[in-house]
Amino acid sequence: MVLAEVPSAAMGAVAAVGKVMPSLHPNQYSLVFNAFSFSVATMFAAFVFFVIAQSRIAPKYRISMMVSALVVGIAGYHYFRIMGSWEGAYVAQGTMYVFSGKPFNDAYRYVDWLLTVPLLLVELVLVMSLPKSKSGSMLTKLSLAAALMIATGYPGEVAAAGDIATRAMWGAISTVPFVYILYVLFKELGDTIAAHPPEAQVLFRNMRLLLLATWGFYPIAYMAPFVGFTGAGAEVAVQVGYTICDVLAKAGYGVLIYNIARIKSENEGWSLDGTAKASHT
Ligand SMILES: *C/C=C(C)/C=C/C=C(C)/C=C/C1=C(C)CCCC1(C)C
Repeated sequence: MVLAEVPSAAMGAVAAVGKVMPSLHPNQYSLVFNAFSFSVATMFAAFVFFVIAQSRIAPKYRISMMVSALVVGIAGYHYFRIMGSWEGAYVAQGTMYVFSGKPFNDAYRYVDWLLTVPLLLVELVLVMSLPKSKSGSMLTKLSLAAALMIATGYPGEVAAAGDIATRAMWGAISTVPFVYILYVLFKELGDTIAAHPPEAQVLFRNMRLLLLATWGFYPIAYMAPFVGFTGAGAEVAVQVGYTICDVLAKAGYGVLIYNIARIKSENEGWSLDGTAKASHT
């Protein structure tokens, strides 16, 4: 008798911890679901592309393509789970989709970022081919800053809906390492970019713009509750927005890295058909 009550008590506790989802119009529900599904497909397709594309670039750049493949592999898995969590959080009732009582799991996103954001920075530093002494310290400080940024953002993200002060405090703390990362990318890596062939320089600049446009969106979405965005519209906008940014910041970014690596390989005398002009690769 006592045992029979355990599951419902446990479920109540879980529901209390998770996020209570706003009711959605079927079109809103489907838009988010389809965005997640699109992301799963894109991440896995990108994974296959990055694995295969490695043979098209010089061996020394292959490690950065392997890291690209890891990033989209991890993200594809998490999007698959996020999509399942979204399905579980809603039930159709009348003409609407309403909260099922099973919380939508936002932690998948943060765990995903914790793994993928440092890896995205690793990709960038690897493809820059800095001297070993410099790349090691650059990787350490960028990865640490990225982990700190995500870890301090999370307590604010999961703070109770009305608790703006907690959200703002953690958001402000998390912005410090974020600004530091941007500073390193724009100031310190600037000189290194200038030493690259002109075609690669254009790609590096595009990549930093892509980075700024996509990474810059995450803190903006995080701030939505500060300016009064709540309810169904806000939920849909944030989920679809994060998804678009993730696809661009992971798969799109990896394609840019591939292009940079290909141009650098050719410039360094490596060629796809094996008739290398020079042998310094
Ligand atoms: C693939 C996922 C990426 C590139 C995620 C990037 C995430 C951020 C740049 C998040 C930044 C945040 C702040 C700067 C402050 C508020 C909390 C965060 C974690 C949303």
